Amino acid sequence: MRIKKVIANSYGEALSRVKSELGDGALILSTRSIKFNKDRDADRCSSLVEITAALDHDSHRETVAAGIGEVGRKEWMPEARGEELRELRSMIASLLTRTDKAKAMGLNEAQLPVYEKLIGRGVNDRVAARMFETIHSREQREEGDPFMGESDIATIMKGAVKCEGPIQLKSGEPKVVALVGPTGAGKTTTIAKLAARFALHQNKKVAMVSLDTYRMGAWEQLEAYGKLMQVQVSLAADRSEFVHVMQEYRDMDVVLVDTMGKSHRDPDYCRQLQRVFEAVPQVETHLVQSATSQESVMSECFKQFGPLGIDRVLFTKLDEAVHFGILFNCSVRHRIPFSYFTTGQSVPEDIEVAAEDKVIRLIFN
Ligand SMILES: Nc1nc2c(ncn2[C@@H]2O[C@H](COP(=O)(O)OP(=O)(O)OP(=O)(O)O)[C@@H](O)[C@H]2O)c(=O)[nH]1
Ligand SMILES: [Mg+2]
Repeated sequence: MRIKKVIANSYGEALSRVKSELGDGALILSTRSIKFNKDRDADRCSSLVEITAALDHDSHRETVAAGIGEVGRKEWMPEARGEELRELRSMIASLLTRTDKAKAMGLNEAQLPVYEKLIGRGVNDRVAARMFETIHSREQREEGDPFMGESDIATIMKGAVKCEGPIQLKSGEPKVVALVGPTGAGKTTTIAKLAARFALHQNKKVAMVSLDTYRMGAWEQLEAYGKLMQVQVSLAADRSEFVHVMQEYRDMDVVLVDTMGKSHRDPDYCRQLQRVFEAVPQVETHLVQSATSQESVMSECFKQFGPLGIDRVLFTKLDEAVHFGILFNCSVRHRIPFSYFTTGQSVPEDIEVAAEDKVIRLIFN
């Protein structure tokens, strides 16, 4: 058996040298990176890669040394041995991929598992990569300790999430809060939960207004909640009716405005909403997003509802989501504070004020 150590600047380079010197039948015995930190001002990738590889000259039967598989040569192997070797080979491949990935990302050993966990939890890979780049540039500037584990990363992530709930009421005039968002996101249910919070828990004067003249049963849905909570409910079909209703509700502490369940992709829809909202001073707009929605849908919603001026993002259906990276992606990409999270269908219980800690816990746990 011939054993060869190759040291190069990257794994790719080291592997191709192994291949050219030992051929396709080479076994990869070990890989490691060699760091040299003598010059702190040098590029952060001041490391080399060492691959130890072996080539078996003598026999096609002797293939495994210390649990390491062979590359190539399948014809003669008994079935079981072949399976074992395939497993070992794929293990090596996955190790190499991980290490390659870590190096390509400029990650250290402690950071790679955290990076992978974040991707698995739905954090967008570009968002994660950008975050790690920021960490590295900070390390370089501050000459900090490059070892960063999960709790350090979680702390950094927490700093990027902003929550600004609950809704702050005004004195002397009603606070007008409108929920907008895609069809079925949970706008009407959330309006009812908010109304209950203010009316039943805080003893505030609350009214609900529906702008939804489009979907069958939309008005009845809100009216039923109103009856249950003894909260006034009105329907406004257009801008002038909205102005009229708001005039009626001038003594309220808070007016919650439910918008229609019509496709947010309809360009006229947002224009109509905009015209209605402009008719009264200061409507605080919360974009309602389901935590189960795809990121592309979320981006589309931000585009469509953006012209209204989105003041807060309200995430619904946390109870149905499998992972929560979308919350972090949303914070980083759109930089609009979260107001509330909803966690089930029960009115009024399943709502809570958004909190940074909660976002981080949901992502990591
Ligand atoms: N699991 C779960 N379901 C929810 C939550 N919030 C709302 N829902 C359910 O989602 C469905 C749609 O809720 P709606 O409040 O009618 O949604 P909407 O945005 O008003 O819908 P449109 O008016 O049609 O656009 C209903 O079945 C709700 O019970 C939540 O936090 N968790
Ligand atoms: Mg609705």
